[in-house]
Amino acid sequence: MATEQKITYCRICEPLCGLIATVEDGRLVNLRPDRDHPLSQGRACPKGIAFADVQNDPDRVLSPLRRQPDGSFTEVGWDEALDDIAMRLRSILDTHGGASIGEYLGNPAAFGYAASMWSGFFMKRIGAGHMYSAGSQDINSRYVASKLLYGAATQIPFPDLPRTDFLFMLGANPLVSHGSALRVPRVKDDLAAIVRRGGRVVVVDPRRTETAAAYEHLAVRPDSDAWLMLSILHVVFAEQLEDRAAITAHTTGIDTLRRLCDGFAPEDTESRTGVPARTVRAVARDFASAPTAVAYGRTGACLGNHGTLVSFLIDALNVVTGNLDRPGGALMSHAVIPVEDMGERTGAFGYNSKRSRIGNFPDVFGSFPAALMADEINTPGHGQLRALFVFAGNPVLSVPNSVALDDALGKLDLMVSLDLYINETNRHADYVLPATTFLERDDMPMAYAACCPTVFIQATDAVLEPAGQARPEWQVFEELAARMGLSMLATGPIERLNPVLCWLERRGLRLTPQRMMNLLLRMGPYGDRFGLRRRGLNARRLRENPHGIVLAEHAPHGVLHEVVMHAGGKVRLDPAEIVGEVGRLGHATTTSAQFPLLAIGIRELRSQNSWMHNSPTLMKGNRKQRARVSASDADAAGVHTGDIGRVVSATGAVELEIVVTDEVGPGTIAIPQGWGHRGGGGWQLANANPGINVNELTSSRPEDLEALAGMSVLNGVAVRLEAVT
Ligand SMILES: Nc1nc2c(c(=O)[nH]1)N[C@H]1C(S)=C(S)[C@@H](COP(=O)(O)OP(=O)(O)OC[C@H]3O[C@@H](n4cnc5c(=O)[nH]c(N)nc54)[C@H](O)[C@@H]3O)O[C@H]1N2
Ligand SMILES: Nc1nc2c(c(=O)[nH]1)N[C@H]1C(S)=C(S)[C@@H](COP(=O)(O)OP(=O)(O)OC[C@H]3O[C@@H](n4cnc5c(=O)[nH]c(N)nc54)[C@H](O)[C@@H]3O)O[C@H]1N2
Ligand code: SF4
Ligand SMILES: [Mo]
Repeated sequence: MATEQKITYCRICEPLCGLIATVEDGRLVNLRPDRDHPLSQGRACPKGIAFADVQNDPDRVLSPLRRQPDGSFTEVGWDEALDDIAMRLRSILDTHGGASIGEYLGNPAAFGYAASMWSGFFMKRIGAGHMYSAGSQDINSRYVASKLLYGAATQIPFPDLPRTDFLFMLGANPLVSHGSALRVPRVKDDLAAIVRRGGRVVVVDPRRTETAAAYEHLAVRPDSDAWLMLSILHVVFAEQLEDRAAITAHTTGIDTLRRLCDGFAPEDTESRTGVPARTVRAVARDFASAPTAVAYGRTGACLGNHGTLVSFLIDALNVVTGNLDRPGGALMSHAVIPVEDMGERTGAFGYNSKRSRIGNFPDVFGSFPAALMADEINTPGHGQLRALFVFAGNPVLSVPNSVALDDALGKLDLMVSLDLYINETNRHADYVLPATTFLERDDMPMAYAACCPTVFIQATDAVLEPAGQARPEWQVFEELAARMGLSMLATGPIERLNPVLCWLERRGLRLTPQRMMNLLLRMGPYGDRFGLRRRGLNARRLRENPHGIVLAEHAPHGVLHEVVMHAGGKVRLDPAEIVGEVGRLGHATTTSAQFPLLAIGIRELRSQNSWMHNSPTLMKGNRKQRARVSASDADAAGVHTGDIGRVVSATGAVELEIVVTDEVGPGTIAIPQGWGHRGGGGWQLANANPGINVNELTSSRPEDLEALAGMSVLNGVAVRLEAVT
């Protein structure tokens, strides 16, 4: 038997922890943390280790599947599947145009560079009118805030955890999520170290989460962060705690921001936020007077009615207190492989360059709110969505108003999915194509890897051959293009490279995603510039350092003038969009007599959104999905711990077990997301412990989406709780 230990890294969530794979005769035996990884240093979470269950899962899709009229799937060959898909796509394209074709990119797509790029090029080439992603349920509001502040949507400042004295964290639970838009594999140690060196960690959250319980908890009412942040800024300005020098040097529009905060004295907002005015004043003073401080928000800050505004105000607090772009404050994101930079310069990562057919929403990076998909399928007319690729996604569980989407998907002329499983979404697909797992492909980090306090790079080869007939997703798009007689390269950003590419092609060098990333790596800030810079990065150096390379102990600071794309390199504090949002705050009412509670989500340590519930290791111990509610709300509804309660919203109703707890305050109900399994003949263990889908409660009506980024409102959903008799 040939046993090998292969060095790689995890691509389930953002820390990208180092892993060692034990491989025996080509089969994965187990995964363990990599002690020699410079950042994760022997840490990995239960999901990373349990990924071995996914890798070897007997329920995995291992050959192309075609759906039969009775809803079951039968295996077909790749050529047969691709020929048919290409032919049907060509016919839809000829009859209805690219405006009727689309793609939904799920969360795992963000953890590999190849497929998201290649599918993007393909969609661009056919002029696809419907691009969607998990982003509108996750982070698009953050991108739009950055576009408004910095003129660069992909610029996401992140907290300099190793050096800060005061972390003010809104809507994030890194002890469970391991950090998001922030790459710190040892986040638990980093947070502990802040307190150990005399600093503070303040967690703003409606629930006393694992992170809140470990540090200072500021309980806030769901979806009231905009009021809270405006009040903090109000105090900073009223008590003249701002850093005038920083404001003059780095910003424009301060007078407008100051005026916006005028009407939000903490005494006027405490009834909305639930945070006592004196607490708000104390936090504002302490934040502004700390040697260094940083405000940071994640999904709890992004997924309410005012997600873009909240993200904007978080950065505004950093900049007006002199904490943006300095050690211990928020650092500007800094990529080793300048993918984002290329996207900004070529306009691929734009905002509001077009509008959605339904709801008239601005695009974010060319994509529209995924909440609109059902309406786009159902509404006739030019641009009606008829053909949809779902790549690494499960929108029937992850997108609001899932019942509507579940109904609509069956009406598509063509639906193709690339996935590891038959899930709740692709059970409607005409074809489910077997994708490779992250262990079956080479990778280099992109996306949020740029939000790392240490400048670091690691690349990995594939650790395993693709199981069964699985194929790297990018090749599927290339095969389809070839069958449709289209050149992938005659599109978008790479068009400009075309003469070079043609030259390469004439010499027998096909452009592959890997070659493209290597080009970018070598051209990037740490690259070898094709030999011009000695000891610069290239593919060989990465291969010689399989645990990764620390390029600088700290990400750079003092770079605002380089990275801000507004005139003069100055941060804009007065965008009209933000002024408009603050104006709308006055009209917001969320609860009513009919729906007196606000529902929020819970992310669980042993789940990854919807897709790891088939792992026996993670499902051990009789796991159950339970809603958390306060004693007073439980009493009012007549339910007790262990009862099944019914949660009703304007969109739908679900029934699940209730836990009465002081983890949440009166008025809040917290429900884990990612459940509600009934994935056809697919993931059997998941289907056997299905839980309910919380997105049956959330709304997809255009008027209920967040205005600036088209975000789904997944936190702060008005509901009531009833006893089930
Ligand atoms: N109510 C509510 N809804 C939410 C959220 C919430 O907080 N509350 N959170 C939102 C967030 S932050 C996110 S990111 C979304 C996630 O939403 P989605 O991305 O739509 O859903 P996932 O559950 O991540 O499903 C990922 C799918 O990709 C497949 N997969 C895994 N790895 C690979 C791979 O390497 N290749 C391919 N081709 N497929 C793969 C899995 O089998 C699974 O079917 O959910 C959102 N929905
Ligand atoms: N174990 C595990 N890890 C994960 C995932 C997973 O499913 N499981 N998912 C991954 C994904 S896709 C993402 S995007 C990241 C997300 O990373 P995080 O955003 O850190 O993850 P959450 O645990 O959802 O934290 C959001 C917090 O916001 C709180 N919250 C809800 N509403 C509000 C509100 O109105 N205001 C405030 N201030 N807080 C609010 C919630 O109670 C919750 O504690 O995690 C990733 N990591
Ligand atoms: S924290 Fe995320 S990246 Fe690290 S081992 Fe767990 S799942 Fe993988
Ligand atoms: Mo996410």
